[in-house]
Amino acid sequence: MSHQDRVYQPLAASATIPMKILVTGGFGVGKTTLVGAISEITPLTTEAEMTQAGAGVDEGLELRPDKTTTTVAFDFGRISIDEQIVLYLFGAPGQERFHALWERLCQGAVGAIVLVDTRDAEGSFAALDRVERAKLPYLVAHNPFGDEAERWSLEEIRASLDVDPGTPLLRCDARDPAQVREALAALVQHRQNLLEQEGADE
Ligand SMILES: Nc1nc2c(ncn2[C@@H]2O[C@H](COP(=O)(O)OP(=O)(O)O)[C@@H](O)[C@H]2O)c(=O)[nH]1
Ligand SMILES: [Mg+2]
Repeated sequence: MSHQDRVYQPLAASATIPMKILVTGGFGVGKTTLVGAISEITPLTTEAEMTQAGAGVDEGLELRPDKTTTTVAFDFGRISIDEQIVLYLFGAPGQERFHALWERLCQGAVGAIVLVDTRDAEGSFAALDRVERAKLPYLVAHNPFGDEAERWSLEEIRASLDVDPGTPLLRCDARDPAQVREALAALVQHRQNLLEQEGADE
């Protein structure tokens, strides 16, 4: 799908249930890639050239010497997940210094995907902490770089990040639209399950 095709893709009249979803995680974990892989509209992204100013500030920079841009604000995209539900995706950096932005993006959000790169698991701690504190329904998605999927089982990742047994954890190549779609559908389902549980508890 070229960007040109996406610009004119109208929202179906049946898409009456909009949901705001955050895509978060550490630096370079694949947030911009994920939103770009699936968005029906040309994703809005606010990449800025990284300068030396980012060195020592952007955690994980050593791992990605070829990464020359970073998202300074947020990514935005849209994806219709079924006939009715349309997801508005907001890719938000997890780094502590983007706190004010994150708080604002959080408003009205109904769920989050926390992306994890196992080469830099700590890079996602801040994002995990934020979704927990915001009490957002979320799932954890391992975006495997290189052979990381062979190196780490999902159980090992769950244990090392101390992810609650009730929180879905799956693998999701951020570049693959089918996998991204599956992850988003799983998140919508997870939220639905939580709502039903709450209803049953009352
Ligand atoms: N090998 C591999 N590279 C990826 C994957 N996801 C993203 N990338 C690359 O990793 C770099 C950082 O991704 P980006 O989406 O900019 O990260 P962000 O900082 O979280 O927005 C980009 O060059 C992507 O092309 C993946 O699943 N596998
Ligand atoms: Mg980005």
